Amino acid sequence: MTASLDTADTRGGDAQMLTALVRLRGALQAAVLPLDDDGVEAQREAQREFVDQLEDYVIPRVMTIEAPLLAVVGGSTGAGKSTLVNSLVGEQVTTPGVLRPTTRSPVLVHHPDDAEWFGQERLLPDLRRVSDATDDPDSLQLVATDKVPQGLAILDAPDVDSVEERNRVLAAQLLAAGDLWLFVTSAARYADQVPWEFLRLAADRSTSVAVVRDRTAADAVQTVSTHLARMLASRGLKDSPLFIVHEGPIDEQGMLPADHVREVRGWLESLADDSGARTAVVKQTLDGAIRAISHKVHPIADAAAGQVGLAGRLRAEADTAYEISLRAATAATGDGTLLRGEVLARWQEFVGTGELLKSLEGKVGWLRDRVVNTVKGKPQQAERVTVAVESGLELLVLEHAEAAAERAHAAWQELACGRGLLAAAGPDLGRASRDLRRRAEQAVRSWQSDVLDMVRAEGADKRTTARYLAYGVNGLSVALMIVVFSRADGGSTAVGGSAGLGQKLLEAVFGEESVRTMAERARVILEQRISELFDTERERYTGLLDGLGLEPEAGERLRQAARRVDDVRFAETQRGA
Ligand SMILES: Nc1nc2c(ncn2[C@@H]2O[C@H](COP(=O)(O)OP(=O)(O)O)[C@@H](O)[C@H]2O)c(=O)[nH]1
Ligand SMILES: [Mg+2]
Repeated sequence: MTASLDTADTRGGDAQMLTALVRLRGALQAAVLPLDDDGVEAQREAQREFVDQLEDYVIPRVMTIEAPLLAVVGGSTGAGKSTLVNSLVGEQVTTPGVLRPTTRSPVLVHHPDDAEWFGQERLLPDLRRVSDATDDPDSLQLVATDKVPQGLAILDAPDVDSVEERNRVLAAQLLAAGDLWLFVTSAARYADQVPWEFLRLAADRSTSVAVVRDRTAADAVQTVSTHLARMLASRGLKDSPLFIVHEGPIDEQGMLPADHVREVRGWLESLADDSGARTAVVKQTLDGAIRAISHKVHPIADAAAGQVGLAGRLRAEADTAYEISLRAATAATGDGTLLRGEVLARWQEFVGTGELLKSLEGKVGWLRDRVVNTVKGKPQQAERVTVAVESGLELLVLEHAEAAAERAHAAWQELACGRGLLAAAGPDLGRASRDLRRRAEQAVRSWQSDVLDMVRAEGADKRTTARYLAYGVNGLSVALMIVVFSRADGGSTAVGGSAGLGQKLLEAVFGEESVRTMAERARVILEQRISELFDTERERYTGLLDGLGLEPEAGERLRQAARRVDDVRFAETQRGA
């Protein structure tokens, strides 16, 4: 207060602390926990709570350590909080309630000259400021009166054990924004569990607390105060002031006689008067809050790292499901599977069957030439093969994409995090996408036109040869497709036989080496196209993961930010010592 050096020092420390806290808040917000897992919900709650407390209280408090002390009056339903606040102020500033639950917005009473400290831009930024009583739980009513001393403000909070969840949440939020808790218990309530949980929290965080035992019958004062003192001591609050307020007659204004609250009022006034004592109260609560947050972010950091692991697991499941099906689909395009039914029938129509094929089996050379010359191939028949190939390939892609979707879906359903994502994504992911048929059709057509181009290019210098002309570019193209589909086939079956005929047709026109190269290229292109279709299908899953906003380094950044806060705190205590 006297040495300007001290002040400068404190400022420097505060600036560092402020930077560290702002960074911690940023790191907390960035450590998203979207995936369900054991214990994650608790960490999400902690994360929200800490972000709120940093914004509602810690950061504004560090920025303006000279702001008035805010005493938040909390406690259980009907303990007499509002009556106490009115009686302390000596004016009806807040409405006591007989009817429950009360849903009135909380009331903050301050000296008119302190108004600047309680705006929405500084404290509790998500509560609208209002000047009259409302029943909107998202607002905070400000009441200026010179009946409270400058440097001290009193906030009448909702019941911590309200039956309305919104009230309970708000009560906790307001208490977390107080420099001092004025915790009210009454004869009927003081052993209740919820208020004591709050007091335990206060002890954990070293929040400054004063306990008011309200509505105490005159003959019970001795027993009650001894018992309460013992309870406080056993819960780590033995240094907290304890006040006994007698059950009083209530006047028409709903207020207790002034002498009932004289002791509490006197204590609050002495705090308002003594800036040293006031700062000590503020610092205790503030340091406690900072310490508690910086320690408790570590489990959140663990959870954040766990999320990256879970996302990796889900991604691997989707990858595997689609990889298996892609491999199966690819294998089926080359193992003769396609050379059945419609494709085989149309192909046989095109090349003819029977005698010719039989004689082709064991013989070579001149016979082969004869065979290829007598194939019946006609343009419209080649076209029919093309169409059959198209629907055969399409069906194959659809079947395997369907199987992949089922497999990926089932694998994700096994995990809580996968179930959550699937539920949010809608019901369609267990099936192939709706437009896959259309995209498969396009892909197959593109591949067929690739094959056509290939044959055309290869046959550029043979265009006038009799054989080339006999089958046409379309006929040779379907022959090449048939060769691709039967590549792994031994050629000993009827299918192999007619597929083998395709091979021989092509060889007669282009020569063995060219046919091998073309078949290989056609196959590679087909696999690429199918693989692209599957990629798009799989992205429906992996896209969900990409959209989560998970960053692998979020956990570590949070730890570092917490460590930085601890370092600054440590440096401050060294300076203070
Ligand atoms: N007779 C009597 N009634 C009280 C006293 N304190 C509170 N009340 C009544 O108890 C009810 C609940 O009090 P209120 O201040 O609204 O409690 P809150 O829920 O903690 O804010 C109201 O009807 C008050 O008038 C007291 O000391 N004596
Ligand atoms: Mg009340």
